[in-house]
Amino acid sequence: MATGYLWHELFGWHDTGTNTGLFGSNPAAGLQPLQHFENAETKTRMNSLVGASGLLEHLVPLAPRPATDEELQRVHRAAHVQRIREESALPKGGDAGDGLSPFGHGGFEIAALAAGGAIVAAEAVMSGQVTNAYALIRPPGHHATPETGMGFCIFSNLAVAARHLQATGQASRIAVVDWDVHHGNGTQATFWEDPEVLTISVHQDNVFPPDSGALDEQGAGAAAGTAINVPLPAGSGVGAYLDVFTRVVVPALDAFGPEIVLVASGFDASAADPLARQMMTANGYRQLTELLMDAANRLCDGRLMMTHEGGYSPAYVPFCGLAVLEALSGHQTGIEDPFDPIFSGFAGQELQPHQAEVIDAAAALAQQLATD
Ligand code: 3YP
Ligand code: ZN
Repeated sequence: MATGYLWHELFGWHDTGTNTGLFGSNPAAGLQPLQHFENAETKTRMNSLVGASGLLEHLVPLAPRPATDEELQRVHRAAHVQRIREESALPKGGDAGDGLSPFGHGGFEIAALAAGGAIVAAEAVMSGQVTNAYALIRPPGHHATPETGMGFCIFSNLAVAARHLQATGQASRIAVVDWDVHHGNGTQATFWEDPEVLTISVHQDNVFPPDSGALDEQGAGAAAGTAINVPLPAGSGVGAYLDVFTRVVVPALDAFGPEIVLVASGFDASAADPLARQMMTANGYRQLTELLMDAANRLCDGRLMMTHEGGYSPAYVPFCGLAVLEALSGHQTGIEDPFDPIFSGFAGQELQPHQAEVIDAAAALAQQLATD
């Protein structure tokens, strides 16, 4: 058993500028220059901890290559790819589509490298070079729709990888599990009418995009029932997440029978995240990873590939990432999460009745998938 790990220095060079968190700095509006929420720190620091902890020596390094236009256009309209390329050539770069998602000069090449990184990691798993893999890529991808980028995402990295596996005959039935705290709307949109791709998004109810990711979004046509959304109430913790994975995600995977499980791995459901209000811990993410590995072992020889998405606590994301990579590789570094005693002690970490209600409804959707 081997675990692939993909990173490139250029992912730290994707330039989101001196925004005031979300918005362009603007003295007249009171917006003092700061950093964009989606800056390099969380990811470069995760990569640093992977190295400093010694875990890197137990992983198989994978090198990204840029996705080609043909590969990007299996998901995206040519006009979107072309617009990003043109804005990227401007001296100050451009925006992925919603005014919240800036990129600097040369951002196209880094975004294409992120999508290509997802392809490389997925191929390494399908070929058997590694059993599972983690692609630490940036910019993120799960909000990017076929038509546009949004929510800090330029290209839909995971979706591009999934379409690549299908187009090259490496896999046809693919399951996507998205544990980023925001709705995986772009991935869902890409596969909305594809019965061969199951998308499951576990997110905080109605955070981003607005009015997206409700329980009743379930896919269309022949793919009806193959999109599952679990919109958890604000304040959900490890107990709620374990219940979702035990009663919704794993049963849906069992019912669907994928050839590979792809995970959109954002760490913004953590107890330290500034952009959401959930209470996940590094050890919680470790347990979710173990549940997914058990399912993948049962269903598809352990084939599991994760792409990095959001997560905005530079202090905590590295520990979340290390826990997931320890689980994937089966190697313990001996570094314990120093935040765990604090975050695990937050009141309400156990499953709460109002959370269970939502999970009950989602569990019924997983059941439905089993009987269809
Ligand atoms: C986009 C604008 C406000 C919230 C933000 C979410 C980005 C993200 O982490 N998506 O997964
Ligand atoms: Zn997110």
